Amino acid sequence: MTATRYVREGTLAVLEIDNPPVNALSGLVISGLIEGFDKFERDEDAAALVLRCRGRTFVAGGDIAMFDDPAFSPAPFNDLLNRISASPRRVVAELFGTVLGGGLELALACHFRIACENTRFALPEIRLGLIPGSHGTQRLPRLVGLAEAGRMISTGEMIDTGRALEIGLIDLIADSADAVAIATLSPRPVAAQAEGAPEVLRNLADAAQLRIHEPAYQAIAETLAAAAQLPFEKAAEVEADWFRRLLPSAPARAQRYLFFAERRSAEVPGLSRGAATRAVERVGVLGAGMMGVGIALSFALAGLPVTLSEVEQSRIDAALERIEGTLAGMVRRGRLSEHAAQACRNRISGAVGIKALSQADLVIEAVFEDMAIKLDVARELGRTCKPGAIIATNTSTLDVDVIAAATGRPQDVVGTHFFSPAHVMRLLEVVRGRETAADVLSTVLGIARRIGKTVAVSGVCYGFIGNRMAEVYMRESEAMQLEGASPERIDGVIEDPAWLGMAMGPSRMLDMAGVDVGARTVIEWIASGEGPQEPAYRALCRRMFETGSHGQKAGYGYYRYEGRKALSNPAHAALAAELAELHGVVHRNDLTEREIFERLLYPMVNEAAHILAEGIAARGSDIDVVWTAGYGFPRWRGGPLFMADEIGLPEIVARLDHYAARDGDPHGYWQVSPLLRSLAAQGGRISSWTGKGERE
Ligand code: T1G
Repeated sequence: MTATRYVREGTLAVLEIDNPPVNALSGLVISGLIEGFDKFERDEDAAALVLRCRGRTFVAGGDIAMFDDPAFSPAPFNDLLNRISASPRRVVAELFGTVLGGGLELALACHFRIACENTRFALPEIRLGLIPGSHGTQRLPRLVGLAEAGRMISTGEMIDTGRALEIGLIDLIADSADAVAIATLSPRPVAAQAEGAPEVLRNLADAAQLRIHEPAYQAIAETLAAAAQLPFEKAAEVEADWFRRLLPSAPARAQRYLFFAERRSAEVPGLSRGAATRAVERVGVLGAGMMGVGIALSFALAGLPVTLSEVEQSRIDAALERIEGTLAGMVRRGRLSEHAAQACRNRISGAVGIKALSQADLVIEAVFEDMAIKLDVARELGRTCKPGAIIATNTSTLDVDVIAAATGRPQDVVGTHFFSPAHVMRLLEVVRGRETAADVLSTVLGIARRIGKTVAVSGVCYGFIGNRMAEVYMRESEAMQLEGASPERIDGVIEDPAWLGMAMGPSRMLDMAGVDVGARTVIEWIASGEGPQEPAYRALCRRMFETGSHGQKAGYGYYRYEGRKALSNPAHAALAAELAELHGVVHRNDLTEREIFERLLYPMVNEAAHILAEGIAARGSDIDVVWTAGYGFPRWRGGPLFMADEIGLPEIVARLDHYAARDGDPHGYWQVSPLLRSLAAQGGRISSWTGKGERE
């Protein structure tokens, strides 16, 4: 299969790329482009050259799969771009779809860029821990100025055709380039050096300082400064040097790993990509609380009609009001056009009673997280939903198999753990019950992608993947609070990018989510006999639950709040001391930052190894997808397992053994998973482990 083709269309030469699915710049494509341009240079009576792509989009970037190859270099492609740019005959890019990264850089080297409506443009390399490596940091600012280029390169965000025309990124909006258009277009001036106010460079330098652990931001600051101060050739060397340094860096490797991990996580071993699915035209959501409203919005924003059902009209009215407020906010913030908001409103209807969902193809119950209530609802849904309808239970920890059995049609049931706010959070944990039918699972995975979710498939266990690991993370956070460390010190260590860089530490996260929400499930778990039975287990959150210390919404929890401002909470410190006394926990003054970091991360890695060994998660990278998409684990770390591999599994096992030996391990919390120990012994990596025991 040739990935490129050189043909003549009258006086125009056409160099066509055909490399499905997104015309990525593979080695084959690049060599084909070089050969094609050689032909154009020999083809002297061709008036101009058109660069065109077949398929669904113009080039969507360099082939990310190539970047781990030590032999990879953008130099051959970059040399071609310089030849295109220097060509005495016109070279025109015909743009459509998503013109990204190296694809936009290819277009920037051309003399003209013609795009059809609905084309989108970006230099998203920063999302891979990189910078544009094919003169994008030089050609873009010289064409559109430093401010616009700096914004595009440092956010990686897409702009649409209208904006691209407005800033001069493209020359014409048309479906294709014809000889007349090409002949009449007047060359757009490209500055010798980028213009733009010096404060743009200062802002980029400040941003780089703030994100010192992500070197790509320093690279953006320095390459754009070069674009403003150096001749092109010299400035291009600054870009090349940075690109070469960033490619093997841990943040870049971590984000390349996540790019593919997030696409792999939707694949279920044993379930082929083309597996049968059930048609879903209408969605029903039972329960119009915050979660139900978010779930309804997720589907309606993606174009699916939704019926929101509640037990009384007043709750429906309140929910529709909340939906209106959310949509208005999205329009106000420019996240949604008024037209799209209106279309979304029109897709959502409210109805009293579960019968209103009897014709839905997919029903998601988002009632209160209480097993007794869920079982009543499950029984009623089992009777009410039409044959073949899928019943999804939105739960964060409850046993999906028990709920499925109560419906009387367990093959139609699946767990869908949305993260709040459901229309914002990207992660959706899809919980496969023991009897969940294959077509139910493949349908829900397809629907999840349609509503823009990043999925991870979990088996049934307490807390599934994310919350089960979060439980050990919270356990150690509270244990250290009983030993005398404050919530702010513990959160501060884990939020510090020098240690990990979590968006939010454990106590801050619990206060925001509501201490009562988490505490209730822990109390139920302990009461069920499944959870730890030691009296001190999560004693803090249980007492806080009883005393109404429920976090931000109560004005106090682990922290004291003035509005949203979290302050040290003396009452909490007193409670911790009282419970330490009660449970005989020895106060410690020697708790180091290293110990805080290790006791929060390493037990999570160990729990992940149990989750993998039990088959709850199919692959290590699925677990990293859960934590980076749903829990604020920094993407430039790749996730807890990628980070564990970077630290080294032998070190992690040694430290787990150390804490077990130092503190004794009466409850087995520090028992190293046999899988983790064997991977450490074999020099294996847990992030690339799959159920088959092979590297992916
Ligand atoms: N390289 C390799 N594979 C890619 C790819 C890429 N750039 N982009 C997509 N794919 C694969 C993806 O893995 C999936 O494969 C299939 O295409 C469909 O993707 C030198 C160095 C284009 C908006 O960062 O943003 O250029 O799972 O499921 O939702 O300066 O893909 O089917 O086997 O995401 O419709 C810069 C990344 C690279 C763009 C389409 N470019 N891609 O979204 O489909 S760095 C990017 C995307 C660079 C230069 C630098 C999206 C998309 P499979 P998909 P989608």
